[in-house]
Amino acid sequence: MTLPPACRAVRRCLACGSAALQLILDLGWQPLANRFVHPRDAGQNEPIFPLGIQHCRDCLLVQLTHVVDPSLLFTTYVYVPSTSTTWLAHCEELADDVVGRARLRPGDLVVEVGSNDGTLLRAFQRRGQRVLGVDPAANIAAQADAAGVPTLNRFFGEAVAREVLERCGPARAVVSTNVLAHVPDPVGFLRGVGVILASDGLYVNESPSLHEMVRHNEFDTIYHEHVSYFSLHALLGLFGRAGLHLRAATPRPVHGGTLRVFGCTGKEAAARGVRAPALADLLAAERQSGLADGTALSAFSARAERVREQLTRLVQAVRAEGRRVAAYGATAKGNTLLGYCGLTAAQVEAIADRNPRKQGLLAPGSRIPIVSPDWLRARPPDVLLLLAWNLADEIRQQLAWFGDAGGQFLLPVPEPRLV
Ligand code: DWN
Repeated sequence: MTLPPACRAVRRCLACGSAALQLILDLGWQPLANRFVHPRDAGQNEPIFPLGIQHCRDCLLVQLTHVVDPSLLFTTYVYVPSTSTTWLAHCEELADDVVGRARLRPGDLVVEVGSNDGTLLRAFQRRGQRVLGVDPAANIAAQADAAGVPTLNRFFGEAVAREVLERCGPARAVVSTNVLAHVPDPVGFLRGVGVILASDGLYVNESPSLHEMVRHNEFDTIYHEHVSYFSLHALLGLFGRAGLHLRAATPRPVHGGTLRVFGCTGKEAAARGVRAPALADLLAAERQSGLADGTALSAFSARAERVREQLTRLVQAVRAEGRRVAAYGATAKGNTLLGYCGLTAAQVEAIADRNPRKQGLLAPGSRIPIVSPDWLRARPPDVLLLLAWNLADEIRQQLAWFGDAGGQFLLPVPEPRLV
């Protein structure tokens, strides 16, 4: 198949430029995970792109084998984090952590890159800080702006960073959650952070943790939006290349395992608020698990195939008994899972999701209809595949009635199981 024009093969490491790239996992050609299909376009083929990850043997960055033009992925967006109370609580904790470590005072500027609907910045506003968001999605940025979170609708990079500096002055804190992993030029992104960060400022970044992804078989978190999969080893090198010092790191439980790291420019003794936990412990854990020498990655690939076999077998068995299957959470990762396992509307009747932007559309690839959670009450299935397994506690609590009525939840990872 020929590559679509908006896609390019990654032949040199996106962080260090090395050509020593080794394939880890090939998930085939897949549509874009957040490109939900309008029913009026159901008869048309959607664009598909190669999806796989590879490992740089020099700087250890795990990255996609092919990257898609970000303007295709992010200029209009359907995902908002504010549907989840788990995420709202996480934002409060994150804001407290940043205010404490950076010793933020009322009126200090906090810039968030990839600010989506402004959920996190509102937590800083409640603590008295001035805020500015930067986000490429025109629809979501306009919504945040209208709701009182000033938002610059741009892709972030060094040039935009200079614009921000001119407009607002240096930031005492720059925050990015689930964004650095999304950019094809992570060094340029981090250099931009360095441009706007005050000399005593703190940079806080959260990205999905490669360590946890590998430990828990979370291969479904691989999709075209996620360009990089970070270990602490790779992040240390990346920060250094961009002139930032990575001073501390702490694992957080959200999104199936997140790594929060703290950096500064070193223009002053900016590490003031950046103390332990020690990086050494996390680095040792990565080495021990085989991430640094790459051995953990080949085992990961074999386990992804096993999950595929087990899940498809389980769904087939449930259907063969005449029982009905639906899913919950029209997640981006869910679309990788469905695509890789070849599950379609023939096995999974519908996907329930709270986000009204997704309801009424069809999931990319599988073309399973997205419905409101009310659908579940009206037509309760026997088995509910949890595509938002990262929010399982919150969702199972909300859907206690479903379990009480004899319904079973199907968790796909780390190993498919009915609960
Ligand atoms: O990096 C990314 C992460 C952070 O978020 C993005 N590239 C895209 C997105 O990935 P995802 O779609 O896999 O994220 P979530 O947070 O697992 O999505 C949860 C989905 O479940 C949302 O569509 C909302 C929905 N939901 C629901 O319908 N009822 C969530 C909750 C908590 C609920 O009660």
